Amino acid sequence: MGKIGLLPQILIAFVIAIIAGVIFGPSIEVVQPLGDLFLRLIQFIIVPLVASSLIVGVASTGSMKTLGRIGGKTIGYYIGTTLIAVTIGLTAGLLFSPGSGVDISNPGEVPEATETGSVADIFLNIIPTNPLESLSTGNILQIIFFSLFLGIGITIVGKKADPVYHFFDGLAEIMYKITWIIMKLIPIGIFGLLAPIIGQYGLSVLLPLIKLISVVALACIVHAFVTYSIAVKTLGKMNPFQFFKGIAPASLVAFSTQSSSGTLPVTIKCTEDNLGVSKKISSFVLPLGATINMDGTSLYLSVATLFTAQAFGVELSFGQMLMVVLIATLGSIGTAGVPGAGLVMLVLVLTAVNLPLEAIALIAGVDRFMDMFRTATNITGDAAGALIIGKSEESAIKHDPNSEAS
Ligand code: DAS
Repeated sequence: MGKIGLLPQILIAFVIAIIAGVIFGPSIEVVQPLGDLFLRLIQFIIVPLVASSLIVGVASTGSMKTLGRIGGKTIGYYIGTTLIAVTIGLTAGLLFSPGSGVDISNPGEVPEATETGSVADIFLNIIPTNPLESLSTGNILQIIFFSLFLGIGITIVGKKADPVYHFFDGLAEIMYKITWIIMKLIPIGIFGLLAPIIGQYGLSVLLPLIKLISVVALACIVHAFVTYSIAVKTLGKMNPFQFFKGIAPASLVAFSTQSSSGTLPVTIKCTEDNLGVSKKISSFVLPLGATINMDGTSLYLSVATLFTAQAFGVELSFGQMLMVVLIATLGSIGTAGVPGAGLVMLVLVLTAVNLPLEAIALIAGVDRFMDMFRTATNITGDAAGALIIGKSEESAIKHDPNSEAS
């Protein structure tokens, strides 16, 4: 297998996982430890990788002015593509009405792990009260916040903070090398993660909601291949085929793990090695994107909300649709990059538009399949953002050489 490139190996593992899941059914779960092994290896590097690469990414911008410029472009790209994703989701939901005719007589129990607190709680919880506790508990949102401010602090202090900068720079290099080693296990990991899921969910579970799954999958594919192709071609100055080929290993890991944060090491490696994005840009844009830029999730939230309204025969007004756009966008920013996070956020959206939460019990049974498509879309959008912002910074430096130093 060593002779075949990583992407073909992953695609082969993908196909074998689906075939094995269909043939062996639930008994295929014997291979689950292979998936768990891969997940644990990735989880073991996330905290030091995200913290060191983000601190170095922020500090290496060199000045608050450059940091402000890159930060502004990053947030602007993220909000822009998220709004497009929500619009595509609403359009798909209205066009295909996935909720019409769905039997909601016995939706089952609303999973107890679906309370989110208010929107304010979600954003307040991003601020760590004890950074060491955030690091030890692996609270990615708080680690991102803490790393951003540490990087800004290093930038402001300047020379005196060089030893701190060099420590994290060295740590980031070490973590990139470890990531490169772990990436060789991706095909085995994908097989061990995907085959048990396919084996566990027979068609009987999927059929009643196959329309919902299909509409979310279709909307994700349209957003990925239309929105990102246009953005990558016009702003990223790259052939979309080359872009999707380059990011494919990360997209497929995201599809199999349903975790943007878990996929982050692979996203960073693919974006740097295959898309030619500088470490300075990728180590700033990607960790942020993995937690606050979730186009797939925002799109899913709008489709699932329409599904619920249709299933319960509720007509949403234009004002409620606008509320869905706002809450789905905000909700996707607050969603953590972990499996099933979007389902938890759906509580917030349904509550905001006064729709019954019972629908969540219905959706939870097949949410995993939709999470595959939305997570793959999330990280593909992050990589497109890093490429576009990287290109924009290159031209900024070309037209204003001292912008680097400014
Ligand atoms: N699984 C989440 C992620 O890692 C997305 C979601 O649940 O919506 O991006």
